Amino acid sequence: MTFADNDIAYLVDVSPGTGTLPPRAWPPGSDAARLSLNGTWRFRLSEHAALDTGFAHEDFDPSAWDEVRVPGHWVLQGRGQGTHDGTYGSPAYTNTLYPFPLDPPYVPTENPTGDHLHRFDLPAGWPSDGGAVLRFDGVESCARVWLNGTELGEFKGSRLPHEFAVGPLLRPRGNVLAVRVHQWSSGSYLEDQDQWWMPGIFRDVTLLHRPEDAVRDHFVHASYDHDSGTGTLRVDSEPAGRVLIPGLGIDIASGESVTVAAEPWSAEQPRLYEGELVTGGERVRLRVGFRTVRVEDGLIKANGRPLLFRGVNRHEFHPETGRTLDLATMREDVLLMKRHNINAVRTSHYPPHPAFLDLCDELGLWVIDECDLETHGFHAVGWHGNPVADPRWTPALLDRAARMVERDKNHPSVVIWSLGNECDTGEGLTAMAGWIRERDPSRPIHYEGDLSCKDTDFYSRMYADHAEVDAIGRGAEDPLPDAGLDARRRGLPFLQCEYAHAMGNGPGGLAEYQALFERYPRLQGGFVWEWIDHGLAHEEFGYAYGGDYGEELHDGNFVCDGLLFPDRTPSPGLLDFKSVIQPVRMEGDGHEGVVTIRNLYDVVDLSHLTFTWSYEKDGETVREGVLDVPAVPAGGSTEVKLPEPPRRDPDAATQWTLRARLARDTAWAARGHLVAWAQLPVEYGMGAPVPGGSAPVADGARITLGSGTFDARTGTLLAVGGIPVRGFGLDVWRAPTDNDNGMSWLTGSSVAVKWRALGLDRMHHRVDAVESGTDALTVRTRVAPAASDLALRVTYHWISNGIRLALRADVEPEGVWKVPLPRIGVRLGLPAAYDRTTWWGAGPGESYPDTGSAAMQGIWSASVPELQTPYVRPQENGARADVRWLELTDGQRPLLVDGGTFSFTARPWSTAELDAAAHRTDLVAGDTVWLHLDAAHHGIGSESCGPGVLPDHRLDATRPARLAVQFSVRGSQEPRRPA
Ligand code: IPT
Repeated sequence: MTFADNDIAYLVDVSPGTGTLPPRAWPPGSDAARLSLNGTWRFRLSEHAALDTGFAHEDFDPSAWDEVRVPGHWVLQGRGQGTHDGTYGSPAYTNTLYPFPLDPPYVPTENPTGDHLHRFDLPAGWPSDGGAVLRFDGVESCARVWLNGTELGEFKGSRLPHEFAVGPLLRPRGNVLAVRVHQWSSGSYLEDQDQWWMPGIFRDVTLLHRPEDAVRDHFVHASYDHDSGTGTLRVDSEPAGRVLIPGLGIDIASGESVTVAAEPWSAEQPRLYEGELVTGGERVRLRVGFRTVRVEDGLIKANGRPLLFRGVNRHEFHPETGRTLDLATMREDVLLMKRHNINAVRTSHYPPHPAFLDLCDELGLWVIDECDLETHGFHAVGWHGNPVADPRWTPALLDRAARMVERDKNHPSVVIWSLGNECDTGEGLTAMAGWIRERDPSRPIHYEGDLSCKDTDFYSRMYADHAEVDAIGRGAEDPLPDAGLDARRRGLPFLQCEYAHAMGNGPGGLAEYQALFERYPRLQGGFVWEWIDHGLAHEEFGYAYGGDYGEELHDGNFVCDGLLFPDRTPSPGLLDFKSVIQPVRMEGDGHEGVVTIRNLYDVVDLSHLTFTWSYEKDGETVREGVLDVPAVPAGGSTEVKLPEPPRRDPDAATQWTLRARLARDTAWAARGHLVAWAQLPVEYGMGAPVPGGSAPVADGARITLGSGTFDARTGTLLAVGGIPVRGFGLDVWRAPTDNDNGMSWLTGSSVAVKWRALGLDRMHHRVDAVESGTDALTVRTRVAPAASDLALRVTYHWISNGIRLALRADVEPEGVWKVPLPRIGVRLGLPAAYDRTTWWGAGPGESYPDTGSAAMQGIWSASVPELQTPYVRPQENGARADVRWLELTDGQRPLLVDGGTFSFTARPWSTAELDAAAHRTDLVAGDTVWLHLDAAHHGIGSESCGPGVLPDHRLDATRPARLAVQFSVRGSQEPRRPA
């Protein structure tokens, strides 16, 4: 068999397919009968595509075949208990590389092909009149379809709907649907998105009754005039029918326009009017949201108001079922977004399951609907042969554009069409944009990959650093070579369609981006990359990423770069993002007790929120109450006076905590849900007094200084208050984060590559002196990597009063340090029983210099396991910052650490073990709790794909550093703070 053989020529034909119906709108409901064909189907997997078609004959007996679930990806199923067991091959992850040779439109002979068979009866009462349509909502990547032995056609366009007319072929009982699905086809060249390659019928299959005079297609035009407060509705329909919106008293013919007083739709107030389109044969549900989106005066506005997108990029993903999502999961995504102050989503990089957009209409999110198109891997060959630049592919591109626009055109939430992602430039894109503008002039067009922006209404960039975004905000970006295009682009609104790469620990630098977005009107926000980690549930690894299935080419854990962990637990990055984008900002001076409250919503006033204050002393709330805040309009602000504080106490640390919560239940969160907060410090308070008085006592191999025991030869701390300590000493190493590793897989360089080359993970500690004074022990050391003359001179000064043991560690750099340090602090190993912590500081989650916007000053408790942030690929995590005191306990003899302000991490494994681990399951708790007390950390940044750590957050190694802490062990009955 060759491709020339008719039988598989369709595979590599660049045309979108044959036999399907023209695309049409997908309504949120209809009274026409429907039958879901989802369920268990017979299945046979072959290694190549050139197969006989005998299985499609009605009398074929598939009883020897296996079974798979539809919808589903066969690579995630198996003969076992429904999880991936390799029975049907494996998923494969590449970011941009095509996993097959680039020779468009040809595909490999090894082309996993899944034959699917499903027998079904029509349900009792299935109408005998009219026709029927067989609908596929998503099949990857190419399907050929037969019903009752008759071939219907074949199609490509994996995340797009395809329908066939099947009426005459149906019979009441014993229908046989045969679907041959090929993993690779010419369509694969257009679907090189950064995700797992996972073939299968992964979205619903449905049989739809189409009565005589059923709605063939309909287009809801519902605009809003913010000057008059009216909505104008026209529903075009084929065939014609009546449009009924009872709530607005609308009863008009299709094609007719009506203007009525109505409430507008927005993501903040997603007002939908329920109605129906009634034709001779069908009643189709309408959910009308009146809104007008326009790019004018260089801004994208909805209903006359400029928007600020607080967005995320969402791939469809579930750790067990891949891109097959049930309704509950889709709803959970929208609820999680709403609850984290997110107001926009880019459907990267393909139209989502249609039900997701219904949820966006209902719960309120601005949507950039993106076409199923990416040809990124042609980058590897200098874009030679790029389909979007080759007119032979234009019909396929236009087909994709049409399938997206026609399906999704009636969603008020969809405010922008996006042509696709990372295809470089080409005439195919221009053709798509032209077709879309013609068909739907009501929505602006986005595409990032063409810097000239000639086909688009936005200047869009991805991963532009803060300085570039700032320049764009000022209108001072570098010019385009073409003066005309440059002038045009300068007049366009700006979006960061991807930024703040949420891979592993991070992203850092979010707050700085948000400050820019809020400063310059032209910057209309951005979309974090990305919503969820695509880690696949894996028995051995916990969650699998690229390479875990033995792929020939893969991009490792670059597929785990989301704000949610694979199981949809919010990561610290999502909590930070929620704080950074909070739509209400409360700033002021705690001393003066005045706070400015700014309404950063685009539409609503503040009357839906209840504000409270609390006054805290040394971390404990001493008084709280309700703050009266007027209904400040969107974009407005007000000044509010805080109550008189109970009683000034300059020795105590005092602060205000202000909170804004939902005043009423909403569709996405209950009354009381926290939307925004701020803390305003009043007095910093006094640190713990520094003790002294005890004299060092040498006793053979040991020196005792008050409550501390030291090794007489090395000066190393061996015990404090009787609690054994191991491995004490300066530590500058951290298990590199994905952002520390940067894009070294591509560029060969990153801060972590430099750290490792220098040897910060294998420092040598030389003891130069152990000096016993009258009331102090001083240990002088030189800490340095092998083969280098760079060093850190570390002097440990110890004093004690018999109960408290105080350490001052002074670190002086030696030599010309060109790299920042990962951290500066001391490390000590405690018995594993010390596995509960309570601290006064930032919490409850982690914070690093440029992350942790979600962390509040307070008193927090967590077990050592709870302190670990379970990044899919283990890495530095879990630091708690701005700590005033920390208590670790075994339940008997708590160890208190206080003194200065420090950051701590406590882990049941060492940094070396964390560094060596590739998956969560590699980490096994040992007999030691490793406690790090740090004076400083290097920031996190987002260099895994984007800018590194901003200068303010670098841990400069050229400056001296100091850590001051005190240790004390108290009986469980004694008070925590010393008098
Ligand atoms: C960018 C892609 O658009 C996105 O799909 C994803 O791969 C992201 O990067 C990184 O996770 S493209 C990159 C070259 C900036």
